[in-house]
Amino acid sequence: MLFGRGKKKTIQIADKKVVNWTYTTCGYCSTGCSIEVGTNAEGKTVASRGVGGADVNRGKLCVKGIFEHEIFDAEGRGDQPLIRDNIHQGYETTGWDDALDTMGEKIRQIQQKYGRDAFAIVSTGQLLTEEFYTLGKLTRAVIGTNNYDGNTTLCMASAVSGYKRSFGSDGPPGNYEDFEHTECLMAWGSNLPEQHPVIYWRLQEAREKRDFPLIVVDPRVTMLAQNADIHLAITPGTDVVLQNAMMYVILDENLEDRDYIEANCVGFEQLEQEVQKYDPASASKICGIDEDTIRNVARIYAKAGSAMSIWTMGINQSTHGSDGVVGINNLNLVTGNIGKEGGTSLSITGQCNAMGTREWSSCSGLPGYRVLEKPEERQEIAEFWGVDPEFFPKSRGLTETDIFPAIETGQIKGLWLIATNPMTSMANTERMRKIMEKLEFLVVQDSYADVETTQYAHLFLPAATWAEKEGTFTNTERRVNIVRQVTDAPGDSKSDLWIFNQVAKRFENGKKVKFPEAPADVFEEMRVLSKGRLVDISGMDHDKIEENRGIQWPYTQEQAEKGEQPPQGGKRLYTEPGTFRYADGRAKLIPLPFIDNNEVPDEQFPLWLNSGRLVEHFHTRTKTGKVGNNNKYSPIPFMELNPDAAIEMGISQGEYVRCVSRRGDAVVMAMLTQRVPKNMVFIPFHYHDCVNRLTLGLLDPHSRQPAFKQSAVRIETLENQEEAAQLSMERRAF
Ligand SMILES: Nc1nc2c(c(=O)[nH]1)N[C@H]1C(S)=C(S)[C@@H](COP(=O)(O)OP(=O)(O)OC[C@H]3O[C@@H](n4cnc5c(=O)[nH]c(N)nc54)[C@H](O)[C@@H]3O)O[C@H]1N2
Ligand SMILES: Nc1nc2c(c(=O)[nH]1)N[C@H]1C(S)=C(S)[C@@H](COP(=O)(O)OP(=O)(O)OC[C@H]3O[C@@H](n4cnc5c(=O)[nH]c(N)nc54)[C@H](O)[C@@H]3O)O[C@H]1N2
Ligand code: SF4
Ligand SMILES: [Mo]
Repeated sequence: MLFGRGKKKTIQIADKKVVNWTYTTCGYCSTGCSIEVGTNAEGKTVASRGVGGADVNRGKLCVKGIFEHEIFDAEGRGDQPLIRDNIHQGYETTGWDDALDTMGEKIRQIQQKYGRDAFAIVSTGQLLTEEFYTLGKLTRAVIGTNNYDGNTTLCMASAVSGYKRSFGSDGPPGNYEDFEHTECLMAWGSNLPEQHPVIYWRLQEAREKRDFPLIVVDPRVTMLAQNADIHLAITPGTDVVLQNAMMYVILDENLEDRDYIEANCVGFEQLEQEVQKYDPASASKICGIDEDTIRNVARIYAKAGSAMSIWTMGINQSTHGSDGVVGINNLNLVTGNIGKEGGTSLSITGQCNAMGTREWSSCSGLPGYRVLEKPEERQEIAEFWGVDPEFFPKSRGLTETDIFPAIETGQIKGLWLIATNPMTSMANTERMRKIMEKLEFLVVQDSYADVETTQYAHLFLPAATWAEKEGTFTNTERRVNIVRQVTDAPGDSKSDLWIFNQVAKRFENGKKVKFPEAPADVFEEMRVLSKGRLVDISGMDHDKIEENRGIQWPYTQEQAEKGEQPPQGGKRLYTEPGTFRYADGRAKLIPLPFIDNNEVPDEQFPLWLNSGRLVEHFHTRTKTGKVGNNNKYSPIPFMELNPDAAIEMGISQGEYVRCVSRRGDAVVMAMLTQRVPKNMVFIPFHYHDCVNRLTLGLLDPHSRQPAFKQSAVRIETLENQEEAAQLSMERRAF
């Protein structure tokens, strides 16, 4: 018998000859999976596996984590500092001493000539928290520029801003366990199965055990939308209108939780007044969701015993990003869904340590969610670091998206980019190119020498990446987990922590301020500074974090001293009335007038351009573009195009076309799919010289985050397909 039991072939898993497994935390997305990397007898990393006892992933990994051991010796790594006088000549290799002396000298020259803030620093969400804290200290206490920010302005800034406006502080109040309790989940602009596959698995597992409605708001039929009970294909950029209309229905039908509002909120009357303008019939004309569906969704959400919202870039990357977050918070506050099991506003964060930078990098202020605007917080940190508090600015400087225009206009002359690749990831890259060429001095500190941005640098500093170093990450649910060192960095590349410490030595203040060398000693400084703060990690240390496969903050010294096992970090924030972070302990309900300021399709540019990500790739592909098992799924820059639109335009599957906006053009392969509506195309932003040549990137007024997902384009067919294929691939960089 062909399929007889005895004949069945067992699957053979290739023996990778692993002699040692090292515990670490995944370095791609903010899910925060615990991962073990296997090394063979020669010390080469040969395998990755999920950690069974870890609460986050319970043994699972996604297609990026499974091949993560391959990134260490992938092509294009930097292994020596590179230097040149001007960007029109080739680089020469140099030693660290020379590289860092030059860097110190150039920064000083620029600051002396043009002022302290004429040198800017832009970092990332992908360093270790100990590195973020050290960079913050270096920037605030030693170099002293206020033009310091991270790529998180492209990513989480709207969530941060929205949390601050509603609750008085940043910090996601919920966790993944809330999926197991909620009676209704609304996902706004989040493609969880592709972008946070393991969080999605946690959600699905909860739904299999106990069904509850899943409502997805996304203009595309994403994988999440396909699995939803209700899919709301919203008109891009109009989520706030839908939120206001839901609020209208809730208040009109008395579905709000009066007791909760009275005990916890201010601003109800102003909100009620504004919402009157958004009756479902009028709102539906703007947001594209019919009025009955708006009513239905509002009732399901408000009547559920507990309801939660998750969201990602479909909300944050919009000119109404911060308002969209406040709108979600408004809905949850009015229905009493904050700080309770299954009732929360949970921003799904992006990069592996987007949370760590928010907490400790001092980008938007001072460490431990302190702000520059409060004299007592400046005083406290100045004393701790041993500097004059007058050295600190008294309010926050420019964000990343304002730093680049300030280079364009000549206020900023020098820039240090750390673990970010804006020549691919910023909107309107043609403008970016001109901006970069204006810099008198650009330092790029990256693990890969072949990143596009290096083409504009005067100095390239090769950095170790991920598990070539040691320290902590914080994930979406405030869980601090540890990255242990698995292998050595290639050649003469060094950890970012080492680089920051060496840069400090090139400045007068840097000789006075203490810069510990060991990551555990840096953690100790953060631990002390966190005492009594919202982000209290004073009960943690590196070993304890590893033993427990991560601990959620807050976790205080007092809790640790009580010795409970396993340590129960803070599962939720704001569980008690009066604990919101405004002085009166109350949350703010904020009215959200909608101003339609997006670039919208018109006769000349008739299609919406939407952009985002794919499961197999991470960002600008510096890592996944070189891992065969990831890259093979989508090596070619492409565009999702609706088949009916394609018929009308005479475009067939696999044909190369030119996509044109007011900013520039991109040559991409047309992939026909019903995932996008007829009036929209979607292009992943993973490829160089591709979608961000087209994007406008209008900024949110509160968070300064760009609207990467709302631009207008037209499509032109191309006669010479061979030439087009070549152009598309050449631009792709690698
Ligand atoms: N595989 C993989 N995973 C990743 C990353 C990666 O590069 N690759 N990056 C990580 C990072 S840094 C981030 S920030 C996250 C991002 O994670 P997500 O935000 O989930 O991913 P995106 O694809 O950017 O966008 C999500 C959805 O927003 C929708 N959208 C567009 N416009 C609107 C709108 O106006 N309203 C609404 N409601 N939705 C809209 C898009 O159609 C898209 O499906 O992923 C993280 N995880
Ligand atoms: N059109 C469009 N554009 C977008 C988005 C979108 O949805 N659409 N999303 C935006 C979002 S949410 C984000 S987060 C940004 C991401 O944009 P970027 O930050 O520019 O993207 P990455 O490719 O992650 O860049 C990180 C760089 O750090 C390097 N690196 C990795 N590890 C280390 C390390 O340990 N040390 C150092 N020094 N370097 C390291 C990598 O090689 C890489 O070059 O893109 C934004 N741009
Ligand atoms: S879900 Fe995110 S953290 Fe988990 S393995 Fe995949 S990329 Fe890594
Ligand atoms: Mo992001």
